[in-house]
Amino acid sequence: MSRVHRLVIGIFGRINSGKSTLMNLLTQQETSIVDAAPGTTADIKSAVMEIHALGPVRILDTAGLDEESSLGEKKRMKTLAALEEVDLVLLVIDPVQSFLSGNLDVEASVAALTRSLLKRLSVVFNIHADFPEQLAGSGATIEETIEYCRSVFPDRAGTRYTNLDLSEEDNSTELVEFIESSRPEDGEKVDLLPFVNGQSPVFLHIPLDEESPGGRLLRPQEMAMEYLLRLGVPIGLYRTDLKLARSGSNTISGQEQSKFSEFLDSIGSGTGIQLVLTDSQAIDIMSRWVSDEIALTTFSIMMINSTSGGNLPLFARGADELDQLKKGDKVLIVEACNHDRIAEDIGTVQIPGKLKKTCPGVIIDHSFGREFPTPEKLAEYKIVIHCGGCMISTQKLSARVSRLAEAGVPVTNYGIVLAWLEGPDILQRVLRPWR
Ligand SMILES: Nc1nc2c(ncn2[C@@H]2O[C@H](COP(=O)(O)OP(=O)(O)OP(=O)(O)O)[C@@H](O)[C@H]2O)c(=O)[nH]1
Ligand SMILES: [Mg+2]
Repeated sequence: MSRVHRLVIGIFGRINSGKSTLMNLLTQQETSIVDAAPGTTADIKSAVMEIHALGPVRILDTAGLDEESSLGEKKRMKTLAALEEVDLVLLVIDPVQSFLSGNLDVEASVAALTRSLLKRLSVVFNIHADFPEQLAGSGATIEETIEYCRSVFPDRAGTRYTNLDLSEEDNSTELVEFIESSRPEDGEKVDLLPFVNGQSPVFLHIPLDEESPGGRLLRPQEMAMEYLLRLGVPIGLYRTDLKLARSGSNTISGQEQSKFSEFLDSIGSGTGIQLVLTDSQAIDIMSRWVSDEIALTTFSIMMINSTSGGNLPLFARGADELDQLKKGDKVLIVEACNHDRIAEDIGTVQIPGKLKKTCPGVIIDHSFGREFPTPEKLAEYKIVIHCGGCMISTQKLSARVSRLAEAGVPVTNYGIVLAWLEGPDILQRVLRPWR
């Protein structure tokens, strides 16, 4: 799993509009083949680089969207799938080519899809030196061809434009500046733990287990620590052995609980503990071991609130639908990253197992990584259960949320479901700090 958060920039447009020329101008090398033959770029070509104001980026050069062969259709599907994944859509238009063809279907469909995915569209008009000759017979000016193309972008306010001769190497700085200024807005940055303050410690419960990757902590755990350290809030860190804690022997589980309570008490001896933040899969244990006076929530809930831009109430409301689940209902579990799944994986083993016990006869499907169903497909589901989303951007999650809204399907989250499975009072308890 890549730990670098790379902004993904996709280059789209018609055949021969200059997409690969743009890719090469940007990367300053012959990354893609540029040729007069139509359909030169047959598949998606990817390059990574650093852009000063954007940090590490991945650039995707795609095949022209207007190729009319059967293979063209396959390329088109792949290109449109790529459009769903990128953070920034660069649409390259040769305005004279588009004007002379008399239709703007490609431009209009890229604009519509970009808008429906709530992404930023940036348009580069590729201006060739020989345009005046090409337009000689038509009576149109270059400016008029550009204005004609711009007529398909109804939301002009959010769309950015530039006119550049992409075959001119000297224009690379201007191109980079245009891309930098097109940077998708981060939106309101949401406080990770907005209710935490003051000097009393926050207690982080991290039960490393077989599923935990060696050599590092998970992103939400690191983020919480960094956030708290920056705030100057003291942190207590503890690992419970969950197997022992859940042991059928009262002696064994009691010993594990005593060790935990002793440490918790020692950390809170001065000012008390203001919050216990636990791995969501340990909520069964923590909700029993941490007394009611201490606020309790989970990393997964913290993460979904942050990634969704503070939209936790949406995911909390989704839990109402869990109470209605009955035999034959379909549930989709969505995990936004592709990690290797071991023994007691939360998304594929723990949640399905517990859910099937609580709601016998429900049908559970999965969706992993970048894939996310279309609204038509989503409509089959009674509810979608999404992971914390620590590896996707706020933009990507909000695109998913708007797709769910279009399909009319409620969405909830791993942490919320795991608390709900322990009972309505436990769910209320982990949501309480956020109210
Ligand atoms: N009219 C005109 N065409 C030019 C000029 N300079 C380059 N071109 C052509 O513009 C085309 C654009 O090349 P590419 O960057 O490969 O275009 P593309 O969008 O990647 O094309 P596909 O990969 O085939 O979809 C090439 O055929 C160049 O020969 C010019 O000054 N005038
Ligand atoms: Mg190309």
